[in-house]
Amino acid sequence: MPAHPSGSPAAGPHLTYYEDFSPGHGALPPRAWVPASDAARLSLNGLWWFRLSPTATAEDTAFTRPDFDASRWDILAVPGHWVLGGHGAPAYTNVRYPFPVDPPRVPTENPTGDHRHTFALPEDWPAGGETVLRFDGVESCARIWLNGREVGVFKGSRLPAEYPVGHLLRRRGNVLAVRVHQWSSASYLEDQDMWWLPGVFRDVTLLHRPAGCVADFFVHAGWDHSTGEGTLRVDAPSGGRVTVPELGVDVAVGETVTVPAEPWSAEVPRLYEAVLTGAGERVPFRVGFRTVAVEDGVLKVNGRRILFRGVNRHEFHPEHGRALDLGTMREDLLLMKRHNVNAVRTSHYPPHPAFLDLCDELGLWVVDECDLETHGFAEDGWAGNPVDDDRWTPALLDRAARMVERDKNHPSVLVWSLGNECGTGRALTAMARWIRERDPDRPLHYEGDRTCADTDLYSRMYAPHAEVERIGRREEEPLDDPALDARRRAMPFLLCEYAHAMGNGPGGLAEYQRLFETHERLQGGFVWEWIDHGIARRTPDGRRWFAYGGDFGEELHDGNFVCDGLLFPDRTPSPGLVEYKKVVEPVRIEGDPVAGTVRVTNRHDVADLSHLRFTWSYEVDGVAAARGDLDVPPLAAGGTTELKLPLPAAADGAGEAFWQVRAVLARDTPWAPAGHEVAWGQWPAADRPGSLRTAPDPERPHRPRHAEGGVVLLGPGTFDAATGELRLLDGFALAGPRLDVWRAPTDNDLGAPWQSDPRHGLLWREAGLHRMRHRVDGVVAGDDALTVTTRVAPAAGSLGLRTVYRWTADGDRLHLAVAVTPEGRWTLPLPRLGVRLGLCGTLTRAEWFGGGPGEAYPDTRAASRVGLHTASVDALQTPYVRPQENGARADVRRVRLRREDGTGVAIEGGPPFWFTARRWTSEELDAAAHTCDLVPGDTLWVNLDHALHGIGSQSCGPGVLPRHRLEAAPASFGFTFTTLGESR
Ligand code: IPT
Repeated sequence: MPAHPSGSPAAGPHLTYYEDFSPGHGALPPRAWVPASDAARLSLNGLWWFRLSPTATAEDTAFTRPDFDASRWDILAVPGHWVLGGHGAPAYTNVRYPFPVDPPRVPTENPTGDHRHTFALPEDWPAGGETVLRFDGVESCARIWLNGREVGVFKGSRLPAEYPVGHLLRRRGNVLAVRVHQWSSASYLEDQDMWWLPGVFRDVTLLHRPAGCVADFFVHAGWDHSTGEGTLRVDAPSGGRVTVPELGVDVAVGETVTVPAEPWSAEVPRLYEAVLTGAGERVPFRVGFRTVAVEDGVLKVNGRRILFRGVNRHEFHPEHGRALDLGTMREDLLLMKRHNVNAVRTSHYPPHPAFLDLCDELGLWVVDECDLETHGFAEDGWAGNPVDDDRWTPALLDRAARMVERDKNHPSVLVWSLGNECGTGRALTAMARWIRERDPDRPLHYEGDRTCADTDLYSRMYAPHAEVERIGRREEEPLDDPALDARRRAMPFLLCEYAHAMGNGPGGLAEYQRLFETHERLQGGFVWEWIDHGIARRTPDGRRWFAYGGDFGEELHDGNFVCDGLLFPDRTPSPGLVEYKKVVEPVRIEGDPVAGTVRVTNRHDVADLSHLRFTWSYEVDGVAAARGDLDVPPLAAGGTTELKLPLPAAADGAGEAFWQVRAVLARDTPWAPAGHEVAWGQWPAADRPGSLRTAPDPERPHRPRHAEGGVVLLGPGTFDAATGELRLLDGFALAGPRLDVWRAPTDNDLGAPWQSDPRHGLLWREAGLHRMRHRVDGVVAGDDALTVTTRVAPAAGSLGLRTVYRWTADGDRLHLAVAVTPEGRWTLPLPRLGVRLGLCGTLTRAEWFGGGPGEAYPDTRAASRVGLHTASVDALQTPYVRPQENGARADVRRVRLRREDGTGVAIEGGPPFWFTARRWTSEELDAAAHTCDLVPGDTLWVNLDHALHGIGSQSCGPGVLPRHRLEAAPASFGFTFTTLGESR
């Protein structure tokens, strides 16, 4: 085994311990994480005494003395971040360091938290042996004293450190003192895109190490797919025996044994209970047999190609920052499993060690990433990058070793990642070399070096679809060096980040997935990112909202770029996660309406279909008219079958009909109960098509007539004779409907500053689409219609939309046909094309037949199912942390908006339309910075859109694909309005 590389580099004479290049001193060599053994342990988590100083008062260490009186200090929960515990404030920057770049020096203004904790040993704490004090994570530099004696210093915030303290301990009255500096030389290595959150944010534990304890151990458990056998060898310097009772294994440490065994995979996470018995300690552990290898240019586990349906996960909790409890970690994994996510990249640092135990248990492929990012050096062309400066190399090697040693025994950890966004340099090569020697059995990942010189996988972030497709064909742009090029071209490819989930979106997921499923080399990717890092706050009147960069008065910040996850900060799934679940579903269900068949394809990497139960239903106007079970054979992974569907009795009635086939869990699993839906397919019945028509002219048209008060009456409608606007619908006051093309720009509309493609959210505003004026050119009450001719255009330009509204009526029904003709040179797509109307705010309930239940846009609509849906108007809103366009429902045939008493307005589309309703205007939505800024008014604003522009992911990735652009082009569409009397 290679020696632990950290050593103790000499600190420069003028550098203090928190500014020197070293990773610290005094710590024991890193070792494997052990969740539990029969050795005693004592958690020191709890309420500690705390004092915050504005500077690193390095000389004043009186507080470390046992007799120091800290009773006037504050109290702080450990684990925790003091900035979330009432002391100072969090700060968010993406790339830029929030202090002058002058490595390894840090500012004099260096918030420093002194912590004190007094504890007694339990009565039964064993005598003899050693006792170790363990910290699982402290940001960013900790200096530690026990009973007045200094035990050491460490950096490496998301990595453990252990100190031998047996000689300092007493039975009771032990005083642990920890000084934590927010800024240290290590801050230069920890420039991840996240909040700066200092503190003792992971567990602090005292561990008894009996004589003859298991100092460290390394489980090597491979699986041979040609024989079905597992091979196990456990290395441990302290010796001992290894037993796996279920497999009848009982071997010495260091001995290799091969036995028939079931493999471990993310889909079938088969673990075997094992015990390592040393002379003085029994360590239970779990074995998952699996072999990961790059073969023939493909990443394989147990001989099979796998496809990452992944997410990038930062540790985040809206109240506790990166101090996550076990329940939250488990919740993250349950949510992932329930949404068909099968992989996690631990961006951009090793997670709490217990998280990986849960990944082993529940089944996730893990890319474990080192706590390393020096992105801020990119601002100056990477000048001075620590990664390419030998003085920092020991600290970087120390980080690699602490990750690998801690996490090496997890079957879930498939890949080591050297870090994120830290340029290139010799230290990366040194880290790679050290890791390969220590653990040759896992491939290496690092995205930041295009040559892939130190890695085994070709990885990119945010590459557009077209480029990914070229890579899929192994036809990417060559590297200058032919040898490196050949090497890289033979590598598997993954998108370590893609589909930037900031605000509304990401769009374009389905198109990526199609590429992954077409080209063997493309092994999927990891959506950026799992959760919005919004910090929970309350308005004075108690309403909760989530803060982002700038909300704490930071002089430098990156706004809401920190809120770019598939979960809202409170872990409610956003529409993006629902979409991802559908797009990556491991079973593809496609119908052939003409043949009356369904094709089922098993897209699992490993599992057959025996864990699923299939059902079919035949739905007429959104109601299941017939349903039953579907007998799907337990297809092996990769298999396809075509099955005949029954002929339902209801097939020859009236109404629009759809087939739906669903795959649900047949039995309870550790992550979801039986009946949980995994995949589905829906398609229109061949003989029962929908009404894809434009609103017809009525058969017996009413004639519009002028009446007193400057109005025109037509059927149930009362119009303003001057403007032609509908004012009343059978007693319901209305504003509009008028043409509307504006939407409150989404984060993806606005794009990122570094994007070279047009950023439509900005261009729309420049063109004035948010301040369109409506000129009325004519209001003509003809024989059978009221025709209103207008031109809709912004000031200062020649662009316009000639818009003709043609109103007709029969009986209780009022029809509107809209014809739009663009005028001028439109080079911009339109945000939306439809009408907006204002209705009475007492209409609070929506029922619609169309796509749902959730939000959908042209390139985020895979999860939208046609059915009968209901929701309150409030529930139609998607609470993006920074308010923006949201809440559209796709393919809506008809919608009813009702008051509490059941009265209301019904709108039918010809053809189906996009429906949006909110209690504020798009302009108010646009102006709001936080959800609490949105205050409902008296009007219900309804958008009925013929078309919408796609979403894309330009907030950090490619924009809207051409096929989802809404070009300005002639269009016609229509709606029918009626009123609803009291129901029931
Ligand atoms: C990329 C980072 O790796 C990630 O940490 C995060 O910042 C993400 O972008 C955007 O949210 S780097 C980006 C400049 C491509």
